[in-house]
Amino acid sequence: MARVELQITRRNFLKTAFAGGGGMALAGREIGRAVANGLTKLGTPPAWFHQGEIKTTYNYCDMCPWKCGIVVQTVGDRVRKIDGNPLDPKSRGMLCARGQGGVSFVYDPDRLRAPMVRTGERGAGKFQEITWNDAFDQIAEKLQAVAAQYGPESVAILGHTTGDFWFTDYFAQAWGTPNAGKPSATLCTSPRDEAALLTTGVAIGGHEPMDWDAMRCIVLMGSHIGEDTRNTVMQDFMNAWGNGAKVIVIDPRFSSAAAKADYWLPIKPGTDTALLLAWINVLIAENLYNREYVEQWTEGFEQLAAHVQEFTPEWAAAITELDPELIRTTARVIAEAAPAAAIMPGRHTTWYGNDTQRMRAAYIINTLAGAWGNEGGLYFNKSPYLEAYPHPPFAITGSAGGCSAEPGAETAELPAGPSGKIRADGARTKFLRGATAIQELIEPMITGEPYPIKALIVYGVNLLNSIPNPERTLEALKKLDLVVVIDVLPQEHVAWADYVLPEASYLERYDELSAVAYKTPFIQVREPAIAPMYDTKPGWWMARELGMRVGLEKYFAWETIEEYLNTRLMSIGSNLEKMHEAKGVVIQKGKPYLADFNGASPFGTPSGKIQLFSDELAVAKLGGLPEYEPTAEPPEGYFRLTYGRQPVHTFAKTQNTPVLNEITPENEVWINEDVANGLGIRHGDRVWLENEAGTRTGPVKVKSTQRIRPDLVFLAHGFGSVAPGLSRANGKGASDARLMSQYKLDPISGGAGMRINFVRLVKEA
Ligand code: MGD
Ligand code: MGD
Ligand code: SF4
Repeated sequence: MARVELQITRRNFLKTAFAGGGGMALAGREIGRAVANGLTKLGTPPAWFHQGEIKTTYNYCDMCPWKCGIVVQTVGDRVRKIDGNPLDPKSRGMLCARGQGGVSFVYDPDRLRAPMVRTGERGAGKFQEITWNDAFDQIAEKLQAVAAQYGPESVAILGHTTGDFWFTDYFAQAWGTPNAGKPSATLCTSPRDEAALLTTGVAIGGHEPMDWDAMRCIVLMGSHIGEDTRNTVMQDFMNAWGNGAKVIVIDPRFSSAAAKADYWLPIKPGTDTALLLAWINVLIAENLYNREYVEQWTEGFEQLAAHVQEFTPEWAAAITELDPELIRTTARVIAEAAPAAAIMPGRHTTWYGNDTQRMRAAYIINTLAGAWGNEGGLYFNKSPYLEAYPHPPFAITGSAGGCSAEPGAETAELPAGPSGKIRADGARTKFLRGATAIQELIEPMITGEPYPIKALIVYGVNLLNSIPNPERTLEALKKLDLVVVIDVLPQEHVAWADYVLPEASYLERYDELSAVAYKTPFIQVREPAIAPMYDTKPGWWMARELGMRVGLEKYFAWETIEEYLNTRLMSIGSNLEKMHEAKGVVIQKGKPYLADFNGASPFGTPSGKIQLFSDELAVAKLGGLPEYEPTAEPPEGYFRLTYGRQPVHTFAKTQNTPVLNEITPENEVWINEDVANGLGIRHGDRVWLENEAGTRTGPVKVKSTQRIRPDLVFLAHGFGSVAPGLSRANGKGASDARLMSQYKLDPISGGAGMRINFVRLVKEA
């Protein structure tokens, strides 16, 4: 068995030359092997592989959680090309740069290749290869020992990307732990989702239900389409803009979306709720709301009207630093286009810790415009009909939620509060639905309170790059009895595993069906284009092997994945063969508009009406109507840290992908030009970023620009990894995650507001 020195701790990264050398030696060996295997330096098969018969398979892209349908061409055992599937409602024959980078991702020479067991101290990155059988026998024994002493809930499972279903949903429910979840819920979408459930009773779903084709006014509140390069959203936005829809962008930074805007509102960060309250004030005071719609479909209008009376544009101007006339004008622009006007529900909405109320204010404006269920406003998503694989009742039920879960696809609705003991502590518990507050799982790992968490399985989560306060996560990792990491790349957290299980990539495996809630609901299939490379295995196989060893055989009755998938597909009169003939996608009929409900209410609130005033929140003393709450100001010499997407990278996952790394190898820190000049910092200089706690990251290039307000800096997320196994991404740029020593929990959704950290720029060698 080969010994592998995969990674080292961040602390000794710079001083331990031997370990860095080990990482480089590994990379060198891999590049040599890649060249021998016939790959170009960008990790893509060269042209001479493109000869021979082409095999076509259908799949959905896994380069980000969006899942565009793809058509994959293979020649022999080599993937030749990936295209967008013209029949797929998400891709419509097109892909973003990251989707095109899929071939290079799969042939990245740095991939994990064989299961490994830790041989050194945890975190030292010293591993030895192990057989799959031995790995599962040992993991199963350790899981059972932990459960025998502390209960099944002491095992936490974190997951993201498509295949996490097998662990965070299927295995977790069969095993019986409520402590399973996706970062994409409480580090991303939970405020917008919770606000929708409380206000309209209708889930937003994975696909924000903007009725783009007929839209006449689009409001983007921090949604930076263009840097957020979700393929479908970019296509839809550009089409709507091309058709003449008015665009209003609220962003303290002149984002790529702002460049397309009719009105750019460079708002003071953290003050959006004040702007939204003022818009409500104008719509009501100037009688610009849809009275008929409000009378028919809402409750609480009188309370709302009284509440916003004092929130005039002048009041909001003092808070937001926007011109009061601009606030008035933009409210009128929305009203003029209504009901074909909407504030986009957004996606990453965990900002300042009061985020559900901000989203409620936005949804109230969408309601006053009459947008829900009207053409050009917001349509109703529908989940496709598809039955679950029949299994005995689970030990615990509830989807793990998150932006890659399609609500309603597996479980008819999000469960009413996970039953985890962690959340048995007051009002917050009451409102947490379907999503585990991931960052909250870290504390019981350290303190054992309210009860211990002793084992952790991590599937496709970039643990040290996606959860705020990574120092605390490291403390937790040191305390656990068992850490299992399932990944494809030697990311930073992999060094902290006891067992590393390398997964076959999305082009090498079958996977769970993707059931997409959409205007026209649809189902996508994932077919393997090539066999798993190296000694890698698919996630479904791993979950089953583990399940069979820990007494969960009854849940894993299927022998093969084909049998599992065919059983599910039978419920729609299909099977894998027919799915292939149908070119990988089946589209069903939706019910997008109010007119499709024949007068019945589509709104899932107890009264069937949109709750302008929320009784549920009022009873819990969490505010029946949205209020503006100020957020702390940056201390002298510091700037608010904001972050977002970079067009050719996904989170911290693709920075090592050869072709994408070649395009954008590192990030830049945006700072206002006048401020930079005052600090003696020039465009292109390299600086360190240091937060209030003294944690540093960098050095990172400065982008000195007038396109950002003076009180914040902006950093594209996902760079600055300390992972020597990632030969291209290691140490490039700065990490926003490392600077997030604090977060603020939203009391309603449990989402972790991460824009409350402050940094200064340090110009040192
Ligand atoms: P990624 O960096 O994409 O982010 O959080 P994550 O999903 O944790 O990590 C994906 C992980 O899956 C990587 O380790 C990758 O190597 C691995 N992987 C890739 N393909 C496969 C596969 O086929 N199988 C397996 N098993 N693993 C695979 C995203 C989350 O982060 C989200 S949704 C948001 S919106 C938040 N954004 C955000 C931010 O902007 N800044 C900071 N600081 N934190 C954030 N946290 C949240
Ligand atoms: P956010 O991080 O909310 O991202 O995409 P979005 O939901 O659009 O927004 C970032 C923007 O908010 C920035 O332009 C920033 O300047 C602005 N901002 C900062 N503070 C404030 C404020 O106080 N008020 C206002 N109004 N604006 C503010 C995230 C989305 O991107 C997600 S969640 C996923 S899962 C996908 N990830 C992803 C990716 O990793 N890479 C690429 N290329 N595209 C992606 N698309 C998706
Ligand atoms: Fe793939 Fe791009 Fe679609 Fe994401 S948006 S699934 S990366 S093509």
